[in-house]
Amino acid sequence: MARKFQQFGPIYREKLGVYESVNIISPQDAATLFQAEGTLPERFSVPPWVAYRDYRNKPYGVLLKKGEAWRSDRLMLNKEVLSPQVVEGFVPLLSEVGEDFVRRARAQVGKSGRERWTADFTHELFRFALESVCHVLYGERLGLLQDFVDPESQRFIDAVTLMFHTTSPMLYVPPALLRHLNAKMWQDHVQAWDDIFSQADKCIQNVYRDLRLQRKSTKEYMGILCNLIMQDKLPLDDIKASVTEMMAGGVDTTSMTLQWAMFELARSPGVQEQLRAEVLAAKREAAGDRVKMLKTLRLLKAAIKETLRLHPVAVTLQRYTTQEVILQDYRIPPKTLVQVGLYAMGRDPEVFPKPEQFSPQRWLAAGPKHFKGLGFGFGPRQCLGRRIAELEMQLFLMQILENFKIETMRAVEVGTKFDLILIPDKPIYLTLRPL
Ligand code: HEM
Ligand code: 2DC
Repeated sequence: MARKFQQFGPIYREKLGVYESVNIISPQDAATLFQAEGTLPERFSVPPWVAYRDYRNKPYGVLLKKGEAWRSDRLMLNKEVLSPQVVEGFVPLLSEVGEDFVRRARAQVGKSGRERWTADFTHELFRFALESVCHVLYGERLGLLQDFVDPESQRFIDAVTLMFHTTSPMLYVPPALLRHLNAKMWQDHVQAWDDIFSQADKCIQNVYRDLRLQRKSTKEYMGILCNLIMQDKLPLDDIKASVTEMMAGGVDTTSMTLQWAMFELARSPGVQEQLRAEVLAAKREAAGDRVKMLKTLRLLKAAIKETLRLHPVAVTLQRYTTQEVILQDYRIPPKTLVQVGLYAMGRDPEVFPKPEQFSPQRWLAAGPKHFKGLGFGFGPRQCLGRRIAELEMQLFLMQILENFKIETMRAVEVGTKFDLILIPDKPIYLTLRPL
């Protein structure tokens, strides 16, 4: 897309398979698009995901619902997942998981006998991410940061990766056709979703049973699922569908972003030291109170934005226009699929001077940031897991920076690959060295 924007300018039309879209790159055009989106925004709905649910007769969650059905579910979910009051309650749950990661990392350092831990952290971070999202969803620990990992949970992680991986080749071929041919790709995709749904269902049933048997203590925070069930405002099937989506959506997204963040910090030791100084000062100031600390960590938050600028999870954001929209000198008719080239925008020198430089500071400097930080999307249809993801990543990086120096072999250049979400095109080796 970056190449096509260079060739054709900031607005171009393309047809991939049966889908036509208008692609845009400038923050101004993104602003115009999102400001016209109305109360029921719709994005491109990934055909194999829809096809699976129709094939197995599974209900849609917020990810795939449309119109008023989407809106009513989404508004209920927002209260338990996104609202500032509840989000603060996630801090102890997510810190606990972060502490376990640090403990595990120290144990690995000990085992190595070399005062450091060097590895490709992909799988460690997948487990960290699933443990984190499940702790807030279910109020329970899975134990994924211990030496013995439940094979069922590992199967869930592998299923999510396989689900993404088998989606991208099917994006532009009608899934009905693949289903008809019973292609291997479709079979693997079905198997992956089957594993995702059955594992999520087990977790949900556990919580439901504990709730019925009054085994849940009402003193502590009981988790998003429990609160949704007790509110009793959404049918259980709808709750289940969206909780399943959140459990699956919480694995590869935050873990890959954290991996990129650590990679960038390892390559910019100066920035890493600045962040560490900020974290340690905040820790002294707040006497270790994580909620207080989070309120002051401006550079750390900017570092996460900067990571998502260079390494967004979603290659584009998409919306169907509902009314005519004028972008520069183009008239876009209603019902047009418009894609904001998020990856291309993040690397456009007209939008971000010296785009190749990892510089969290750019988010704190004066100047317009209007519609530039779009890693989680925008508006009422933005990422439902945004606050969970942000907190989880802030707390993780905070705890890592307090305990370890992050290092990497400088020479290795790592590119980006499209695997439905964007991921590194080769393994990233990182070293954690106790301070
Ligand atoms: C939607 C990014 C983590 C669940 C989205 C969208 C983006 C995104 C770009 C589309 C938004 C739009 O169209 O405006 C990310 C990034 C993450 C992340 C960058 C982490 C670094 C998570 C997590 C969860 C999650 C942890 C689950 C707790 C969802 C769901 C939707 C969504 C359910 C669909 C919402 C709807 O259609 O109403 N995410 N996400 N995401 N995300 Fe995330
Ligand atoms: C993929 O052309 C490329 O957050 C397509 O947590 C356009 C497109 C549409 C929707 C995007 C998708 C892309 C990438 C993955 C996203 C998805 C919306 C939500 C999803 C960005 C850019 C994701 C990863 C969710 C996934 C939840 C799921 C596992 C239940």
